[in-house]
Amino acid sequence: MAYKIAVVGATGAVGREILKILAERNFPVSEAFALASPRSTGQSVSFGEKTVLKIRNLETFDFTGLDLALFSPGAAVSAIHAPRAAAQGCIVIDNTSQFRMDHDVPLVVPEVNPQALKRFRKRGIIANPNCSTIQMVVALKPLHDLARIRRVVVSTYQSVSGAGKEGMDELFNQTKGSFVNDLPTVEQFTKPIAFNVIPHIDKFMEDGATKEEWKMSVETRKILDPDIQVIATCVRVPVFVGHAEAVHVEFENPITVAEARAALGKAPGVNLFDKREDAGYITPLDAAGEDEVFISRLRKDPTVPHGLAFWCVSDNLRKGAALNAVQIAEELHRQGLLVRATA
Ligand code: 11C
Repeated sequence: MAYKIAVVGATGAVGREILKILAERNFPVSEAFALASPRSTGQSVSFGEKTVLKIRNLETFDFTGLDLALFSPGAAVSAIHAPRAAAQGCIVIDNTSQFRMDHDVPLVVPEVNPQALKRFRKRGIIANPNCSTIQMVVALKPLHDLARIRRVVVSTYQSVSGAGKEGMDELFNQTKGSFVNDLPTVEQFTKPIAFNVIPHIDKFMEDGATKEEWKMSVETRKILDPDIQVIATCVRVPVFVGHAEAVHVEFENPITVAEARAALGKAPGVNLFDKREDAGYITPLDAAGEDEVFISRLRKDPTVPHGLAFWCVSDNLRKGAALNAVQIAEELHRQGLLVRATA
């Protein structure tokens, strides 16, 4: 069985990565379409080593007859075109924040809650979580199974590619400009990002949290367990690819570092690299281009009755976005659910 697929937002950083990963993992594709806004039509993108796809106009594209569309065009565009594709019988995996918290849209990380996929038929849309949530819940799941998590305190160190190609260009240009005394142009972030860190990702909410911090809390609860409390501080750092997180977890039941190491050591999608020596931990530079969620610096948190702390790093464009979306497609295929709705 091979599928007719579309990648929407195909010229963006995540869209290109989706095409690359579909090809790398030999996802069964009979025909592929690359879609983007009218201003990108005429451009082309690579799909694997041999295929080049011409960009087609999303606004006029008819999804009838397609099995699957992987969307990553920005929330406002998904809001219009994802339901339109679903109404034309095409199953949608949406990488934006548009539908994540809708109760009839599953929010899925295949290593954590693949069973949630069964409920996608009503809307025909499955949501891919936020990158900083995905890597954290992959790490938390085996620990939650072991000792039941009560509360998570997390600080993130998020790369500029979370803000797309424009974010990466801004870091590059500001860094280059600083050596020739150019004043930094600030467009994608609220302050200069080169040689700086900015404690602000996405817009501010009424309670003083940012929307990125809110997403980490509500998405973790929807994916893993509605009883888990999460407080996040999300910070943009001058790194091109790879998000890092310092995670502090409080459990209901006792758990030792040795038990946590054993569980993380065999958890799907996790790579425990924790040598307690110089360079015996993973950084974003090490994780860029890789598929796993890396855990280092695992240790006891002695400030609470049952606590652990660890460092978690992953490629935000791959596991945090494109790879997770492709894994959802693979899981739909494996469960026999990748069957388009009849009109
Ligand atoms: C960032 N996490 O690093 C964001 C990017 O809700 O899908 C992804 C935003 C989202 O800026």
